[in-house]
Amino acid sequence: MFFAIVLLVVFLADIRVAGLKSGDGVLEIRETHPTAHFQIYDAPVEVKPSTRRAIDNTNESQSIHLALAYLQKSHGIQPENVRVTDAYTNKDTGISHIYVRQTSDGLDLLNSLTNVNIDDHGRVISSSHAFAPIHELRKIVRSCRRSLTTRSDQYTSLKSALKTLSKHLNAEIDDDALQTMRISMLPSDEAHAPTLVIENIPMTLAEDGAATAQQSIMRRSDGSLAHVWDITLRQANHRWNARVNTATGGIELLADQMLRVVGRGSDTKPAKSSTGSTLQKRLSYQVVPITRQDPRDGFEFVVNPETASSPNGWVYSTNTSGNNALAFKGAQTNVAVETSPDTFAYYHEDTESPATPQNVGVAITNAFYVVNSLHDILYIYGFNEATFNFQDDNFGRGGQGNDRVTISVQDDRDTNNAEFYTPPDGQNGEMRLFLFDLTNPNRDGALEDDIITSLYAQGMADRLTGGGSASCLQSTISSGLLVGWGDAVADWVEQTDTVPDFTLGTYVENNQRGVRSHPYSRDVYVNPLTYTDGPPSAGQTHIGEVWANMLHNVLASLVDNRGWSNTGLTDSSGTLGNVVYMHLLVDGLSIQPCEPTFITARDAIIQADQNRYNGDHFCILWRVFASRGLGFGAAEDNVNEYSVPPGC
Ligand SMILES: *[C@@H]1O[C@H](CO)[C@@H](O)[C@H](O)[C@H]1NC(C)=O
Ligand SMILES: CC(=O)N[C@H]1CO[C@H](CO)[C@@H](O)[C@@H]1O
Repeated sequence: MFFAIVLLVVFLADIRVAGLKSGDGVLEIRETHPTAHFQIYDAPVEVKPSTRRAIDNTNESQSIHLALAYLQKSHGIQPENVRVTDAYTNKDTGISHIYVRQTSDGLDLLNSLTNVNIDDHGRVISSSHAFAPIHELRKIVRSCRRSLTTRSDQYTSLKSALKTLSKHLNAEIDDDALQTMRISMLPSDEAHAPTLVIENIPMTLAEDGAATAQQSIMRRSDGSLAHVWDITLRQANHRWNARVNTATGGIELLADQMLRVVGRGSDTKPAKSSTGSTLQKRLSYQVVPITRQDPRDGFEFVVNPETASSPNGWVYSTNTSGNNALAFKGAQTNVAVETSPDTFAYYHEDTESPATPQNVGVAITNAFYVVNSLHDILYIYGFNEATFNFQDDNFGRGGQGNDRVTISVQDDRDTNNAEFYTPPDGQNGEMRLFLFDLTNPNRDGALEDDIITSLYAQGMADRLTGGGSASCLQSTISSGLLVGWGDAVADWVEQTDTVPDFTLGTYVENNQRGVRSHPYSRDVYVNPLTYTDGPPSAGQTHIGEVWANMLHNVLASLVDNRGWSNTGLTDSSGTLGNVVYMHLLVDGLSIQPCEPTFITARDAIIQADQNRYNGDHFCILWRVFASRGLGFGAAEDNVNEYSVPPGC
């Protein structure tokens, strides 16, 4: 059960803490720093496997074999001590990405996800390593095996962990409740620790009366190991991932994943996988076009926006339910239906409440259109079935299906915010868009394209980092960078050839500042944020702003130097600046280690350029990062450093 981090637009807390309604006083507990090291090889490492398996003739198994041989040779990690969690090859670059977890006696080391990137000559070009010394891992696994030998020992330990957790969540359960809880074990193979299902939990603690848990080992920032119950449970406005130490009873991690509790799979799925060769269904939508930010820029009747990225089009039949998204208000059956054949033409009444039938239709239609547009745009840059995107039917092209994005518009669980939950590949992405009550009539987050884009792009970053596990952006730093990637994609989608400043959320906030502290800008007087402004103590959103602003500057510089493509949203070929930028962003996400930092995320982008463009933008990239303090000599300490590599 490696449930992911959520992430969402985390609005600047200092603007309007009261409006966030998350004030139930529960403190999150996250490691400040990740544990992985990231190694990029200047000269790719040749791996000579000592043994050849008999029938390894598919690309993936070849590259997995090489990755395991590399880990053994370069890091002394035996194949029996890792579990391959995913592997795929990027057809454009020929780079294979192999993701593994360290494991010992059936227990996985959490936050140890390692990726090995192999080029088309079978050489390792980079790798992250987050391995614990194997003797330490064995030691802790054995000692907890001794203390939790029997099933009843385990159940007792788990109940006590739940009690500790319940206290922390201000929903303490008493001993009677502990007695009546039922625990059962899901079947698992010998190699993996089974998942335990706990039922009959008081609703005050778990909304659906249930939780799941698994024994795991986690590694702390300081390198020490802890044996934990890795627990997932739902509350009305939270989805918690908690790690409770089995020895001390202490809570090692508590991360809110904001899951909305809505039944899944209530909608009809297509009967069978199609080959994608059928003529797609194409429709027309009255919406805020994807290149505009919000209703003030104007609605437009967009005809046939679907592309080949969605071979069967966006809708299954005649409403906002389709292969990439399901948009609704309230209940999942409450979709928007066509206003005339093949047309969604709801007209926005901006002096009326968002609740009028027309305005609800506009909200559902716009959110559905934006998410589908993003699906199609990001698809051509490499966020596709094999790289764990959000689709119900994956057309036999790899990855797990049944995970389109469910979009709840005008969701009444909150106001003045918007949320997204990214579980691992194969489970629905869940978006919730709220109303903003700062104006009269209220404004609707579903009409602000940049808000929706930032959320969806965070989902992409969460899926691409760590091979679909959606569990690799958990530390304070990494979860902050996640916010940054979201904003950076929103910025890119709305950009024009001069790359002007970009501000997120100005419509819903009804002011020029929007939801962040500064506009994204190349002008240091408009946005002065540098590397030193993004230490863990700055918090997630602020870290995200620092990163998004660096990326804004990367985009501006690439466009200055390499030009602008007007067709960058539908054609990812060529070497114009905005096209190069999005390729580097997406490729970098696949390359970077689990739990990236500013340094390793930057390095992954620079390596992506090496892989795809033979390093053509090496000095452009370095100069930009250096200009914001993330220079060649910068270290993990957030001290600004402005140098560039020799020759730049
Ligand atoms: C929407 O479309 C789905 C899929 O075709 C269908 O099952 C559902 O009944 C439709 N709902 C409405 C309200 O039209
Ligand atoms: C890395 C690798 O081995 N790539 C091969 C994958 O398979 C295709 C066709 O089967 C080959 O053309 C590639 O060289």
